[in-house]
Amino acid sequence: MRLSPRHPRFASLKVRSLLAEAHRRGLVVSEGLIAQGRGEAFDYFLGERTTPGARRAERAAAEWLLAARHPVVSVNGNVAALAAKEVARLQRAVPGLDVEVNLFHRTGSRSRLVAQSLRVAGVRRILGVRPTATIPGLPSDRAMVDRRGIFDADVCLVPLEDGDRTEALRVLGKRVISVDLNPLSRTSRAADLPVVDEVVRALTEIARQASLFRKSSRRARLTPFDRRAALSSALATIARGLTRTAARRPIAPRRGRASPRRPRGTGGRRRRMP
Ligand code: PTJ
Repeated sequence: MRLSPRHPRFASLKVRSLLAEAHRRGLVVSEGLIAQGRGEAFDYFLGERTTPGARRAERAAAEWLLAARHPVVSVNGNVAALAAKEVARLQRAVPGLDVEVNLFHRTGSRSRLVAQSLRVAGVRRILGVRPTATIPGLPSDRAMVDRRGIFDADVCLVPLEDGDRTEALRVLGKRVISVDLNPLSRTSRAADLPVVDEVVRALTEIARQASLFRKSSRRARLTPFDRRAALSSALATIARGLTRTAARRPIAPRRGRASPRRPRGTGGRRRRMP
């Protein structure tokens, strides 16, 4: 399908088409398309931009990654399809950041596809294709990790994660940074540092903040983060947006559009709508 840049929802349609193509290649699972739909809905409510609250979380996330003994970012099919380049950029901005393939719907061939798309985008040292350790107490394949990666990490960045694993990682004493557009999800509520933003925007901003931080003379620390305030701020943004929209008039038909066909038998005269 040809997409016109003049379509008012061009950006969103482009992302959909990219994911649908990645689904045809087997990189993204069908469930991943559903997950994107849920994400899109929350992004719509949040105004499809990085909110000031999300930006604060992204700045804190950058500092945590730089301060970590061993930071690791976990990559699934959706993240590889949407943001492989941004993962590579983040790895360049945070020295020592390991990148690990971790799938909910794991098969050997999907793991290799994810690793390949990361490699093509410029990611170095990709872990997790052949898992060597298990996170205790997790019934899903997400439990299968790399001993040199997530298993050893002290700070894990988990975009589009599920709540179970976020909790299991915390039980192991790791600090978890999530990226999830849904501030109500179990992941967002369980993470130490929830970033409520779209994954491409979030990773771009975290990388930018990390580069800025490294240019400053400050020493990175694992500074406390008020996760409750971050989630409340996202919910308040949604509530304000909905209230404002509810007060607005419905969209009027645009001028210059082809006028609808006149009903037969009106002799060319327009009928008044009731
Ligand atoms: O590739 P796999 O096998 O590991 O599977 C990946 C999916 C995404 C299917 C799997 O992790 C899954 O089922 O995720 P969930 O439980 O549906 O959670 C995904 C969360 O990410 C939801 O809360 C969505 O709102 C959110 N989300 C979806 N798209 C985006 C997003 N957040 C940020 N940016 C997005 N583009």
